Amino acid sequence: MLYPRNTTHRQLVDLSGLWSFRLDREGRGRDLGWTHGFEAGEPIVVPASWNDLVTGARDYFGEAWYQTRFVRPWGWHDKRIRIRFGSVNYHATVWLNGVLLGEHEGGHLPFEFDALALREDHNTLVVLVDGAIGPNRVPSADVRRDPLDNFMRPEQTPDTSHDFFPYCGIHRPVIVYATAHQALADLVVRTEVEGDRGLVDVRLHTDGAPEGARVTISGHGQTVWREAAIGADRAALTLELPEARLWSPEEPNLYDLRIELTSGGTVVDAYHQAIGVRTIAVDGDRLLLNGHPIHLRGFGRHEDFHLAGRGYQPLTLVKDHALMRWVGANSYRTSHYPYAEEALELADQLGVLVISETPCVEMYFHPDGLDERLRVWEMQTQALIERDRNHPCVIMWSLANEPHNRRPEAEGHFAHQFRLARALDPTRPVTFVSYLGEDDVALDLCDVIALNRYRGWYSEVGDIGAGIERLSTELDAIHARTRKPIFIGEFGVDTIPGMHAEPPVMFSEEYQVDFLDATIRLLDAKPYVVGAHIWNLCDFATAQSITRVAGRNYKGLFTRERQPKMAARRVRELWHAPRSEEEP
Ligand code: BDP
Repeated sequence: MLYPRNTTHRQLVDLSGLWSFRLDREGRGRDLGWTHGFEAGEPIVVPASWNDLVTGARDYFGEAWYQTRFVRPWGWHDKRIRIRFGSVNYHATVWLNGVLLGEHEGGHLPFEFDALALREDHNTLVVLVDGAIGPNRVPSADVRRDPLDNFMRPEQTPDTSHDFFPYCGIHRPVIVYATAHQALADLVVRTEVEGDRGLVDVRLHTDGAPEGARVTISGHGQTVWREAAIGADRAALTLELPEARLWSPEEPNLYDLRIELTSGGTVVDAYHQAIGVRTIAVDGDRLLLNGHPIHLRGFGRHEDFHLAGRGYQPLTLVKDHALMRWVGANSYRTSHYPYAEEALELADQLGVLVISETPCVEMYFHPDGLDERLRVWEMQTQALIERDRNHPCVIMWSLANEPHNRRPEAEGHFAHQFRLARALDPTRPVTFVSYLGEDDVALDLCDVIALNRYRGWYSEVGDIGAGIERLSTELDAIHARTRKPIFIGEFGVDTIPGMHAEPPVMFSEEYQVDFLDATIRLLDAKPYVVGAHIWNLCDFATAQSITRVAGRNYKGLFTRERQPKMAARRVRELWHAPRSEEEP
């Protein structure tokens, strides 16, 4: 599904803004006819989570109704019109003027419907959002804590198995857009580099049987184009850039890819996409970008902010990138779900390397309800790759975070997901982030071994030295056996801003300084470690539990308000120091 853009042949209207909202604690909305529109709603913002906006709804994870009104823009009478949602958490049912358009399950990924029943004037769009959490949703909550699945978190409210607040609502923009009936439906761009030449392989999928495609790539003083006939709604062509300027964090060179579809000699659709020419590969225990080893420095993050909850916020997006740049990060993981498409567009422009992750957090393989969880997970993997595969910033897929991979059958389920990901995108390494390490039955399927490690926090509690020693031995052993690159997906400690202690104790700012300093130095010295991400860029909201002061995870290097903790300057020094392979 293409990201909606205004072009010479496409037009969009963003429905973000104030909508009308009603909680439906008794589930009576359908019987009361709210599918056609409802009265007496209270104002809500789209996009945003309802939990921190609506009085009394912080811990409400049930059904709620959203409504807005709009007119059909001038000139759209003979167009194909769709309504696209960037993300609704967790389940959405959508009606336009009382006509059911469709449903979608799972947050963090886009979906769209043809706007059947659209009128010229007075359109009422109604969305029923079901934010229910449960054992067979992905990610899950209220799980059965079978010892084999090794759920380790203490009791928490709400009882999610994962460690971030299960915000719900319409989380990303709702866009109404128009195209011709003959239009581009999908686009896959892959790049290769041969000497100085960049090869750009473009595959198109169309609707409505247009006849021809003209593809133009321009930028950096070059313009190349090719034409192809479209057969059976598809076309494939390769363009060559004789002296390609490659995309990298140091030089995020982008080209403009423009596609025009023709029919009967006229252009019927035009779409454009920024592309980057680059390669990414695993070679032995190294990770290579454009043939050169790269080392990932950065963060696990969350889409999380005051009041907005998990709602898309251009403000935090820009600020978080400014913080990452200031501290010297070159990468992040979209822990623990796909981030807004706007984030990836920005990362393309700024040269930030992204590991894109599915919403599959703490998957467990207890047979109860497993088929349902596997179905959703597979759908999410597919939708993620189809959404993000044209972004040069995305360098690796993460299929899951901390799955409970002790049961032997987990390996088969992971093998299936790896096959799916590699078939959809043979150009990027695939991994998942494990906490079980050597005990993980699916570890060997990964192209890059990704581990979360909290030695000196959850283990070797309060003893950084012992944690470092154990981490070192463990990593050497895993590397000796697998001979693959190792990436540390998370390491960090809860740190209450303003809490100080000498000698350092857990939760103090000094402890975070010492922990991050020692861990970064250790990992930097291991040649097979291809990167490490601090957990987390910022403090974030989570469930209430005895280990989460005021419902916050305090492992941020920055506070939730985006102010630095003491360790930020130390990390900045470490990350600005040249690594040995980077020295002239
Ligand atoms: C890891 C999880 C992450 C948590 C973190 C923590 O991947 O989601 O927030 O631990 O406990 O296990 O802080």
